[in-house]
Parts: sequence; structure tokens; C-alpha cells
Amino acid sequence: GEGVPSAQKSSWATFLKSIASFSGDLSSLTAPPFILSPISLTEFPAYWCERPDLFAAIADAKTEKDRSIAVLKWFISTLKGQYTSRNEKLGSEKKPLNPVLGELFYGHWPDVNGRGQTNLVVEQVSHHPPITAYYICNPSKGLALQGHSAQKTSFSGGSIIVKQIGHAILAVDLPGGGKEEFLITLPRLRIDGLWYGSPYIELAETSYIQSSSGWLSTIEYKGKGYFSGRSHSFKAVLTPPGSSTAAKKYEGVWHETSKDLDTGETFTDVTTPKEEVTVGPLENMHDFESRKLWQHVARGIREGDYDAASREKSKIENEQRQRRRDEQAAGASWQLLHFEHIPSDPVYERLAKKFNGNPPTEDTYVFKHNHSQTPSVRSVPA
Ligand code: 0T9
Repeated sequence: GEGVPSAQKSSWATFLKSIASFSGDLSSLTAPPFILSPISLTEFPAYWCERPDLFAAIADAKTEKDRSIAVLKWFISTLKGQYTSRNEKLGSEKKPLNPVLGELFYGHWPDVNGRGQTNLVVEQVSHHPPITAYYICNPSKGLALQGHSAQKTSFSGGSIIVKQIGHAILAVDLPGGGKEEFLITLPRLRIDGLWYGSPYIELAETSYIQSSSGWLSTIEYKGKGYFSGRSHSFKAVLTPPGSSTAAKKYEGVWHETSKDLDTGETFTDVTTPKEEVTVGPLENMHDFESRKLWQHVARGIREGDYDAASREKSKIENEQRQRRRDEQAAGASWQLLHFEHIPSDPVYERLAKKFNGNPPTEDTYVFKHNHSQTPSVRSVPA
């Protein structure tokens, strides 16, 4: 593979073999240095809001139909960041740092032109398997996105197949009181290019955005050689409550542009710059905040000092093991800071039923505070 430095060719081959004979939690496999990312998975939920104007625009839409269109437009516009930004920033998809239990990531996007400030709270709510919970809100627009993310991986035809576990619920406060809710399900991923040591993601199958109003977006994903012949293609149809006749149809590539098929107008365009999340300075961070926790490991990876990176990583892992032993000895268990785990999500159940007959229940992590508390929720138990 051209992406693999010659000194790491045999360890890459060994790593690929271990992936092939393994399914489940890839995060715990040791990978060769060239494929390591200095960024923890707890930072990933920020991808949901790198176009804060499109997020805020959901609140400005006036009808149920227009809100569903605005949600779809925002959702499609997040995909490029979610699934291709490591290729742009780091040269290929890389293996993210595997978050510790209780790891935190806080950030915001400033209020510009009256769009309101958007706040982000992320907590690693499980280490094994890795589960990340997030809450993103724009209080002045009455918008809150709550979700959690985990993965089930398998290996097929030389690619890693990733089934995303978890879902997101977007709650929109309506001007006349009450809320509209949107259940967002997540697409399946295929990680290709492994053999060459330059992995990249393609999306596959179908995801849904179901509104409590009844409007449903069905998004179908295809790679090269399918409906448009291009990578990162999608088709989306919006159907009204109780009908399967499309009211709107869109098509394009999610990493560039897409069109409204009836009018020919541009629907999404992510060729313009996105806005990365703003985070506070390292000096003000708690030890469990991602960038502070991993700072020495990240520096080692960035500077190519992999011995330092692996030494620092072992320190963190040993400290974690000790914590778990201490908890066990004390008969205590780790307490989540911002989220509460519930075994079945009533919002998921109510909305998933609308497009999926009889869905199995799903657990979730509910944000414990309210909107107004988000910017200041920085205190962490010792
Ligand atoms: C939620 C996203 C998710 C997380 C990542 C599969 C993956 C971990 C999960 C699904 C975000 O909203 C979107 C984007 C990328 C996903 C990651 C890509 C990836 O490769 C990792 C897995 C765990 C690996 O690190 C596999 C080994 C690696 C050598 C391949 C590059």
C-alpha cells in the first residue's frame, strides 16, 4: 500500500489481519503509528454543528414541512465534516484516540448576526464498548440536539463495515408553545482503502429523519458506480404525514452540492468554509477534558515521537485501571456527570414507530440539565 511508510508495512499487514479476524470493538486494537489520530472520539459530536447558520435556520422555518426541509438541509450539510474531514486534515481516515470513561469535551459557536450562540457538551458515558453522549443547543433559537454514538464493526470484502448504534433527537420549541421533535437515525459506513493504507469512508444504505409532525425524510446513500456514478452520492425524499408520495426530492453528493429535483435549485452546498467549534484555553480545563487529558499523547503523535505517545497513553490507561479497581474495592461505580442512562427512549419509540412498524426499543442518555446551564457546566467531581 502506498499510504504505508515502508518501516510500518509489516505492522500494517498484521493489523489488517487482526481486523479481519475480529469483530466488535476495533478501538482496543493496537495500530501502527502512521494511522493514529491525535484527536479523541469525544470531539466528533462537534461535526453536528459546524454550519451553525443552517442549524439556527431550523427555528426560523414557519411550517412543519419547511422545518423538515431545514432539518434535512442541515443534516446533509454535516456529512462532509463527519465523514471526510480527517482525510482533509490528516491525509486519510485515522484511528481516533479511544476516550476514557468520563472524558469531556465542551465548546461553542458564537452568536453572529442574531443566530444565537450554540453550545456543545460531550461526555464519554462508556469505555468498553465506547459510547459517546452529546448535547448541542441553541437556547435563544429554542433548539436542542441530544444523541449518543457507538459502533458495531465487522469486516467484509476487504472493508470495515460500521453499523452506527444510537440515534439523535432534535427538539424544536415552537413559537406558540410546545415542541416538535425529529428522530435522526444514522447511516452505515464502509471503510475502504485499507489495503493501501489510506482509509476513507463511504456511506451506505438508508437513514431517516422522522418528525413528530409526520413528515419523513428518507435518505439513501451510494458510492461510486451506483446512481450518479460518483462517490458520496445520496438521494433524499420528503414525504408528508401518512403518505408515501414524495413532496420533495433531492439528489447530489453530500461532500459538495445537491439539487432540488423539481426546481433544479441548489439544495445543499458545502464547498464554502465550515466553522470549527471554539474551545476554551487548556489552562482553564479540567483534567478530564479531552484536549488536556490527551495533550502529551497528541503531541507525540503530531511530532512523530511515538515512544512518548505510547508512554503517555500507558499512563492514562494505568490510571484508569487503578480508578476502576478503587471503585470496585469501595463498592462504588463511576457516576455520569451530565447524562442519565435510560433503558428505553420514549421519544425514539414514538417516532420510530411512524416509519418502522414495530421497532425494537433503544436505550439513550438524557441530558440532565437544561439549556441555560450548558455554558457553565464545567465542574467535575474530583
Ligand atoms: C460518530 C464518525 C464515527 C463517530 C466514527 C468507525 C470509526 C469510529 C467512529 C462513526 C461521528 O458522528 C461520525 C466518523 C468516523 C468513525 C470512525 C472511522 C474509523 O475508522 C473509526 C474506527 C473505530 C477505526 O479507527 C478503525 C481502524 C482504523 C485503522 C481505520 C482508519
